[in-house]
Amino acid sequence: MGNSQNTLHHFFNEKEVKQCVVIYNEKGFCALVSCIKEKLVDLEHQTLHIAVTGESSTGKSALINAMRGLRSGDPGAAEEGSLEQIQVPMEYQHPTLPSVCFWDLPSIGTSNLPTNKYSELVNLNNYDFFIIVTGNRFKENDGFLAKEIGKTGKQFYFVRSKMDIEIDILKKQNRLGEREKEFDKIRESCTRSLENDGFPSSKVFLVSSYYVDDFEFCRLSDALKSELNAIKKHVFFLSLPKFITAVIKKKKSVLHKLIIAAAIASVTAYVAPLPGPSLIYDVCVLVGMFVYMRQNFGLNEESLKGLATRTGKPVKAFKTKDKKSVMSDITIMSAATLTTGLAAAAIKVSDEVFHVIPNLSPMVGGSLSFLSTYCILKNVLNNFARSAVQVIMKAFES
Ligand SMILES: Nc1nc2c(ncn2[C@@H]2O[C@H](COP(=O)(O)OP(=O)(O)OP(=O)(O)O)[C@@H](O)[C@H]2O)c(=O)[nH]1
Ligand SMILES: [Mg+2]
Repeated sequence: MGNSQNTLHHFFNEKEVKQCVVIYNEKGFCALVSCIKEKLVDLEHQTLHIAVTGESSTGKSALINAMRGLRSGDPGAAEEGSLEQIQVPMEYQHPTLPSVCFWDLPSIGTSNLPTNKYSELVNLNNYDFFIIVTGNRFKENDGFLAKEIGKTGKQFYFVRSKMDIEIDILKKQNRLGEREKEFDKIRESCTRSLENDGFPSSKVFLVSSYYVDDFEFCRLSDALKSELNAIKKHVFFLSLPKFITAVIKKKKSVLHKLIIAAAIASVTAYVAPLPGPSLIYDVCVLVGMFVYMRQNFGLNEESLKGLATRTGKPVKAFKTKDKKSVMSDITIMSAATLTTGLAAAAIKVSDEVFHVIPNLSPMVGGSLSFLSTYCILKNVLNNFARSAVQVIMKAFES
């Protein structure tokens, strides 16, 4: 359902995540940033998944048919006025905009999909953009949908359908001359309700799916066409932290194995003491690993300078103020302090470590050297990983 099955992080699939890890490992930050930028340029070929949602019988399926230039009953058209509710989202490709895919969502507020379970069962996160359809007045469920979509960070259009019925009513009341005034009232009512729900600049369209040349159907189609790239960019940037975190996570898992090896090395020094105090050996392992990891993540001064030149931003833009996530340097003294200071914390993580490498337990026997080295390096690894995500995000900040 939705694009989550095809792409892991909206516009990136698992294969691309792996490719980006290789690029980052082999060529560093700049190459990774260029690779992501290439994807941004290529966005017009990426599919935008638009979910059409709303209460039952509001005209969702009829709207999708109209947007695809189809009538009810045409081959491939969505079923309109069905007595049976659809239970699963139905996918419909746009005929002339190959990068647009509509999803006819099950209706909200039915016995199968009560309002409180709707977001979870339909999984709004799977879609890139939304059209909320109401066939009458603005309802509580419409406000609920707007808020749930708002939580995903995505955007929506609000469509008031079946406007031809309003014309019929005006004709019967002999008030056809008041058409524009009545339409303004309907538009204002929808806009005000959305404003009250926290969406002051929502786009509202009054349409009839059966009279596409009348009302605001053309305005809706044109808005979608002209805003398509901007919507895609919005979704792209929304998905970026998740994608970058996935890339960094893969890199982190490789480095995690290395820090276990480094911690084992410090055990060796403990079991067969090297000349000199073992603390000095521990500190050398720590500093060596620190420098290696910083370079491997591309967080060393030289690499940050390269990124600054490439992006036209000052180096300091990539050094966040968050002390937890950026470590500018480490000295042998501070490593020594950490070694002693984190010793107690190291004992706490012993279970976790022995779980990863069960055969180590009898050999180490709770050695402070192994646990403290592991604990410090894992801490450093987490901090570097967090910093790397922030640095890449900074590269894309305008
Ligand atoms: N007059 C008029 N009728 C419409 C319009 N859009 C939909 N309808 C009618 O409204 C009824 C419901 O339309 P659907 O498109 O099936 O509505 P839906 O929201 O998909 O309904 P469910 O999926 O069953 O919840 C059908 O009988 C349609 O013929 C419209 O613009 N004008
Ligand atoms: Mg339907």
